[in-house]
Amino acid sequence: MMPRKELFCVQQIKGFTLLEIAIVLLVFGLVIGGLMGPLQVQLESLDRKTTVNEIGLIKESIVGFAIRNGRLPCPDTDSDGAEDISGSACTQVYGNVPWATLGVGAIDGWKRPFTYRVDMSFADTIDGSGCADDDTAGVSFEICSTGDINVFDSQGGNAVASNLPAIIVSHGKNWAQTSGSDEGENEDNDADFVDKTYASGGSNNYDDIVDWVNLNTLIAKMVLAKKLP
Ligand SMILES: [Ca+2]
Ligand SMILES: [Ca+2]
Ligand SMILES: [Ca+2]
Ligand SMILES: [Ca+2]
Repeated sequence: MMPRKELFCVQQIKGFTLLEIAIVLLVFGLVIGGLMGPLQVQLESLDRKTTVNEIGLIKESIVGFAIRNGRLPCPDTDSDGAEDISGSACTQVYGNVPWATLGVGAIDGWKRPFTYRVDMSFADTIDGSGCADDDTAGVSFEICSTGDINVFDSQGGNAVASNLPAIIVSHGKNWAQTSGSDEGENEDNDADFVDKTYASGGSNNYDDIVDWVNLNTLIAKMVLAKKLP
């Protein structure tokens, strides 16, 4: 049998060891907890960069598609990646980026599809018209054509860009879990969109990433490719 004095020492050591473990765990938890916030911010920032790059590739591919086909691609409305066109018109002007048709990535930094809206008159197979003496056969739009898509700095706010032929939206990390009116404007299937600075927290938080096909750039590239006069 162990002497009383030694038994007391062992119990004391055991007790201190458990206490030390508890303190270490507490400190470890605090450190991990303190690191998680900044880590999540950095991860989101990385995902946003990936998404911005992907949208850049989508924009380039849309212009390339226009040079090859004389029109902009229709949206993908049945989630197979292929554009949906029926007869001379797009099935819908609002849907997902037709990633398979364009040969680009299907998903944003949060593994969700990109929203895509196009002006029907740029994507149908009906030749553009309305310009004096320069209506071109086999091209859906003309030098004088304008799109119906508009971008504002908030819902009902100041114009950021107007008369666009096509727009691409990543709904960001929060995607559809949005309650703010500005993000709501990017989800209501109409021709108005909001592009503004990232705003976290609050009732009108905004993490969407929005970019569009610039009308002047599109026309300039069509002219350079000798698709438009
Ligand atoms: Ca499709
Ligand atoms: Ca057309
Ligand atoms: Ca969002
Ligand atoms: Ca809208």
